[in-house]
Amino acid sequence: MKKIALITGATSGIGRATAQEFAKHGIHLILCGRRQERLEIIQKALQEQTEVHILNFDVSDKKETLKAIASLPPAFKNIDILINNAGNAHGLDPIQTGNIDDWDAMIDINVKGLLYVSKAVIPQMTERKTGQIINIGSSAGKEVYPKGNVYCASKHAVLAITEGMRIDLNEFGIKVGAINPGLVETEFSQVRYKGDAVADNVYKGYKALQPEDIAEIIYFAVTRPPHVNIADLLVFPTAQASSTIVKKSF
Ligand code: NDP
Ligand code: 8X3
Repeated sequence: MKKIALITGATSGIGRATAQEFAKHGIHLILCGRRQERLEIIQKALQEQTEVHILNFDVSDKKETLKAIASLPPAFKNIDILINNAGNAHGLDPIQTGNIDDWDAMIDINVKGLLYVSKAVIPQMTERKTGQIINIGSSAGKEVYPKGNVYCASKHAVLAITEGMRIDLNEFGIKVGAINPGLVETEFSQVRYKGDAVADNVYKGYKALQPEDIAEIIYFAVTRPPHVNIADLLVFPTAQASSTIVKKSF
């Protein structure tokens, strides 16, 4: 029987590329995001390769999240793979001038949203004593950089939650791990800089990771034999040595 994967943040970047990679291999998909039109376009494209169900909800809305996942039809209820990917940075400001709404968004989406989705998905995994959860952390979850303050905190929290999940779900045979990318060329910087032109320069002068690079690694992680769990993986583009050291050609 084909596995079923639920991917949050499937309308763009790493989540969309993961959906495309999984579809190539016939994994059945539950694709989540807030942009309905994009969800429909992706569903249409991928349903030639696999079964696709779409769910439109904001992960930071507890009620909406629990309701959406509870609404899954029987054929999609037994989720084998959860990819907690939805998230973004909002702003890049020193702590003393940071925007409180940005802080709320990052904590509510990157941390609480990941928890709400997990809360909705985990019970059927513990009941069936099987499953795999991959949380998309970040190099920012391992290293704090200037002006990264709250985004870095949110990704440090993702790593702590990943460890906690792995410990608590160990007795159920559920695999839990984090994949932590460095710079990936997605809509991430458009969101962080709120459409400001500065976002266009973030990936210039070097070859950043592409969303497909991370998607292939995620597929690798979900196709290991039952006794192998990729617990924590840090992935940089070759040009990047740390959060602040990137070799640019200009
Ligand atoms: P994108 O901006 O391209 O994608 C973000 C995705 O998250 C979108 O599909 C968006 O969907 C979804 N999303 C955002 N907010 C919400 C919300 N409130 N409710 C539901 N869905 C939401 O960025 P990336 O693909 O780069 O980011 C994916 C993950 O990777 C994030 O967790 C990010 O922190 C992490 N990451 C990114 C790196 C990078 O350099 N790009 C590096 C390291 C980690 P929609 O707007 O339709 O809701
Ligand atoms: C995204 C990468 O370096 O902007 O997590 O924090 S970075």
